[in-house]
Amino acid sequence: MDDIQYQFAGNILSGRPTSLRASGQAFAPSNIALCKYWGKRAAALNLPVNSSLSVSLGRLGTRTEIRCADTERVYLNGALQPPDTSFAQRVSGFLDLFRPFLGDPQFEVRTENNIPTAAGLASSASGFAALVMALDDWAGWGLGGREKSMLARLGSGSAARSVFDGFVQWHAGSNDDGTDSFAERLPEKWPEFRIGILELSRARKPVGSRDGMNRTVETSFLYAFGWQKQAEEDLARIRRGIETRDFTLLGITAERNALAMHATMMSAWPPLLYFQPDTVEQIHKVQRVRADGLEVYLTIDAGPNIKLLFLQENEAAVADAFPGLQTINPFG
Ligand code: 2P0
Repeated sequence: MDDIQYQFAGNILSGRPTSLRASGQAFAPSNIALCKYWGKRAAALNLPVNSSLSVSLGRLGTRTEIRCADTERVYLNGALQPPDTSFAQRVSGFLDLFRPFLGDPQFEVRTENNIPTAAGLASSASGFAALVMALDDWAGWGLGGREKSMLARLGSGSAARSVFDGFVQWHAGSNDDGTDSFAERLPEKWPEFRIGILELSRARKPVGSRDGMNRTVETSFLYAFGWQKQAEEDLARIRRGIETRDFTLLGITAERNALAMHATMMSAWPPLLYFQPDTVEQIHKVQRVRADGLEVYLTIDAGPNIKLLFLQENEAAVADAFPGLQTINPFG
């Protein structure tokens, strides 16, 4: 961890009374961005170029339990992760930020994901959010949503949004010190809103999101040309879609935003192409089905899987058209 991260966490935690319980636990939902976070203006604090807007996935996410131990032990879905694995190192490295405020302990961390890890379903987002929330539960700090969001952001940018349910906006902020870059829950609920996960591959992606977005910022002319402005406009449209229950406006904007993000990736060098042949086939299929009158849109993250956006009234028709779809009711 970077000095600047220690300093940032210290500014939030120093002076807070700690009253440790035997253990702490928390659940955080996974989230899917409708307006994507793509690119950092400052890497150490995970400060984004653009604001983003997501919907949390209800009961799909990460449950984490944390307590003191004689030696550090990190479990993922019941299996002890050897300390030299990237998972254990990422968790322990993140916990380093908090040790000084807790008497420098070793931790036992138990993480259960009910979403496939690293299949493009943002398990790092729910993972870091759940870890911060479990620490807060354990230490009795009584952190507010903003503080939890900013601490989770240090682990992974998109984790800033997983601290909340429902529709969530992560404000990019403009301060170099990162104090105005946090997520907030939007007040609107949309009980008819559905997300369908079309899992096309469980393979680990060849280039992770972090490296992918850095490469895009450094080498893509298309990113430099227009991503930030387009993303800010898209976010305003999606907010309007949510506020006025205009699903068409939301869907069109979210699909275009995701494909624009992929266009910036493809124009990076070396090019980033997360689509697999199945991904392309399903993109065409969504367009065909929509032309036939079924209102369904798609979004795609830094991976080959597709997420469909539709309303409850079309749930049966969409399930028929896309066999194997896992439908989530984010407000259920
Ligand atoms: C998002 N993604 O808004 C975008 C869309 C992937 C594509 O946030 O470097 O794992 O840890 O801040 O949060 C994935 O990136 O990256 C992501 P870091 P993160 O959901």
